[in-house]
Amino acid sequence: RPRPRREGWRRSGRTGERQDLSRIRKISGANLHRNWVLIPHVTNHDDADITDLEAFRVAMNKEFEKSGKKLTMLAFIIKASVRALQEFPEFNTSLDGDNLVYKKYFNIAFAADTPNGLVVPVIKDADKKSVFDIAAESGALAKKARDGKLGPADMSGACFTISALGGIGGTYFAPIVNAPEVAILGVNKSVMKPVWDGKQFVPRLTLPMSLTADHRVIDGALATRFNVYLAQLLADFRRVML
Ligand code: CAO
Repeated sequence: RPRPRREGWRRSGRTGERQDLSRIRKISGANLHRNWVLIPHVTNHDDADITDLEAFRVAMNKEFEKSGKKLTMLAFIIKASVRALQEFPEFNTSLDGDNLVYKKYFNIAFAADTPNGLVVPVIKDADKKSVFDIAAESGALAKKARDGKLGPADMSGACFTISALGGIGGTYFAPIVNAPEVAILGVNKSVMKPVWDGKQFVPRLTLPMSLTADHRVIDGALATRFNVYLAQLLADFRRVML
């Protein structure tokens, strides 16, 4: 008796079924493969103490509750990353043959998980936007991504990418650089950890960070400095203004 066929499923049998890859998966798969093969990746991990930042975020969200505005941790991480890119301009470059092209603008992409696969919308000129603006724009772009309505203009021109898995979990991972960018930051779920303050262990909310860089452009020492600086910014967000 013929079995009902689901859309996208081509052949079925006792041992398995064959399904067409989605259009997004075909495109992102080819890009991921090219980047994985062509770029010598190195991933450096660090932790950021976001205890005070999370308390500030929660307090601000309460204060602005009636306005409909909402601050997300991703928006703070995007803003802090822009400051770190300004401090370490090598991370805001592209390799062009034997030349390194330094960019003077700060377009930050973020990976968005959708039912059809991974897409990477871009917040343009994030240096000129407030954390509230970035939160609203990333929320709108994430919704557009899930609805399958992102256009090419929404996904092009990025300088640096953030892959935020904090809403899901995980500890650390090794994201793949999205060429022609030279680095990508991954973050996982923040957890309370006991931290020694010199006298005693104190509970601190800790964000695991995974920075993958193109080793042709960025050495391990520089990547570690970037992580240390980014962690300082997130630990005391006032530093972003300095
Ligand atoms: N630690 C702990 N909790 C976190 C967190 C973190 N680092 N980041 C976010 N959360 C929490 C939020 O507080 C929120 O909880 P509440 O609903 O209780 O407020 C929840 O997780 C969801 O957060 P959010 O709606 O703000 O979403 P987000 O900003 O974390 O992420 C987006 C948005 C689009 C980046 C995300 O939905 C997504 O698609 N992530 C997957 C990215 C991905 O697939 N990367 C892999 C690429 S490589 O294969």
